[in-house]
Amino acid sequence: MSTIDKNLLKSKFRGSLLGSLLGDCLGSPFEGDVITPGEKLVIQKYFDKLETPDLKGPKRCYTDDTAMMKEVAKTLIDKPEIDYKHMAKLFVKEYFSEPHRGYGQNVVEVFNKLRKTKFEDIYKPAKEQFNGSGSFGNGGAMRIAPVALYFHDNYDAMINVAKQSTEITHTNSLGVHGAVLQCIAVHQALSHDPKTAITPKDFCDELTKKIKVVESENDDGLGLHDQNPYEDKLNFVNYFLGIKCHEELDEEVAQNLGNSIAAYDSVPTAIYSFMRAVQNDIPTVNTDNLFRRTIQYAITLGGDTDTIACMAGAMAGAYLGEEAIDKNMAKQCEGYEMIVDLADKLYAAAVK
Ligand code: F2R
Ligand code: MG
Ligand code: MG
Repeated sequence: MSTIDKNLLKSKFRGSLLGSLLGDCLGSPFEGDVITPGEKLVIQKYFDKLETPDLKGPKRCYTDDTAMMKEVAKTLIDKPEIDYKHMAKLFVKEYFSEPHRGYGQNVVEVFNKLRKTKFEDIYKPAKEQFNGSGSFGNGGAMRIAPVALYFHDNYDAMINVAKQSTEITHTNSLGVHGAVLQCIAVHQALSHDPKTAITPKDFCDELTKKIKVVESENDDGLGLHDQNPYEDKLNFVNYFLGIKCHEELDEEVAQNLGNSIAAYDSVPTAIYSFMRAVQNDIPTVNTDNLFRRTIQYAITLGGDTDTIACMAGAMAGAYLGEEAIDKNMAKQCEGYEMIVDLADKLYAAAVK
């Protein structure tokens, strides 16, 4: 990774954070929808229109995905030593300044407790969620891209920071490992030369090897429950990638990989969307632009569309760089300039 050209790396930082933003802003109007063939046409027209130069009208708003992602980035920019209390404070401050960004129902309890206890133990409120089992929502994964970028040349530190920053709000192993898997996927995408095609099977096999190591830390040796859920899901991703893409397959993918608010049912789906888009044409998504194809396809899988598109967009942007993202489309998104500025500051903090 250290041999990567600096201008390209800077473009990839911008690409990944913008990918997150665009996935979130453009996916959120469809959150919770079951996408019919008719709606896929609507989505195609919606994306075509977004490429129009100087399109007038209100901007597409970002949601909790971007609101929290930008606070993760700010934490990394603000201090050379990662300060998790500072991160927790930024999350809480952001939530209470704009609570109507569509946050997960239960994570709000964590913010309230953190504030009430004056951040005395920043990990305690999250541990208490769901009668002590912790949240398995995708809230950790949706905001993790800045960690993958910042630690582009330090894999072990990246894994550690991905875990600790997620545990401020999510302590269930499915929530934490989902965030780690998303982080590894962005990190891997970042290391690929955008001029060279990614081989989806190789990409997935590499991810599987890495997540196996992470999941093995949970192994109690008793064999009582599925110890490698993400490894198993990635095998499913590979299986679906081996089938020729057709419209009916989307429903099967949504059912088997999932498209819900749970990390387990959305992070693998985001990886699949990115892999499917770089692999070949998708019949229901009419564009040659790989970045657009990734987020448009992720949205057509329905369910938690803002978050799945946000996570897939972070991977596609990290691979392709800023140049792959249509400027007209990007400018339609609230916070476009702010995210470019944040990506540049993150790059300056990460690359000395
Ligand atoms: N909240 C939403 N979408 C709802 C609709 C929004 C609407 N469009 C609007 O604007 O109002 N989206 C956002 O939430 C997801 C991230 O959630 P996060 O941060 O993980 O939150 P939380 O509350 O921890 O978990 C979410 C839900 O998952 C279920 N759950 C989690 N752990 C559980 C457990 N151990 N046992 C049972 N259920 C568990 C709960 O239903 C939680 O409320 C993103 O999609 C973001 O976009
Ligand atoms: Mg959201
Ligand atoms: Mg969502």
